[in-house]
Amino acid sequence: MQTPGIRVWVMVAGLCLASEAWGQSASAQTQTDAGPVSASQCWIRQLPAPAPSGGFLLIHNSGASTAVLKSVDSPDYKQVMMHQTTESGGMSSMSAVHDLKVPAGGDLAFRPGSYHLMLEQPRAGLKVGDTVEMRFRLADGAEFSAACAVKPANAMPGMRGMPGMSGRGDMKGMSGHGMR
Ligand SMILES: [Cu+2]
Repeated sequence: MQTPGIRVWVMVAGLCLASEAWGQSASAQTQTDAGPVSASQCWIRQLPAPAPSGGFLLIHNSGASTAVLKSVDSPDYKQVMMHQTTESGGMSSMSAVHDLKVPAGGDLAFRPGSYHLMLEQPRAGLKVGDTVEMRFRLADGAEFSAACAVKPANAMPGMRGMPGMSGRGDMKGMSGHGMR
């Protein structure tokens, strides 16, 4: 039984490293269902169990009204939660979030340092290079899914090509967790 303190540290450490893998996300394969809300660019930074893995993607709402995310699940993980990383005074922490809104005609990004999926207990045999499915359910009952590329824990592809991000500068504020 891990203490809560250790547990949070492991999660933050994983997401900290995950921020460096964001630049590769555009290569992820995507599947979406018919409907106004869809997912793209989904990828997972797979950490060795029991550390939870982080999931990142972009959700787009092409409809005329706000969409509300109620739940996420996956056949490949026993538990999927929506989390948000927040920073205060140079310390980073995360908490579960609910009823996330995707504005009409707009996007909601799950990305390192912000919203992310927290994935626990991957199915036996899941490995880097696999593609896993995330299934999202909206408040109105509609569903959509994403095909997510499973990437390695040690992926360090760098940040080139991502507007607004410049190498390790994106990791400022994470230094309070012992991560370099
Ligand atoms: Cu989290």
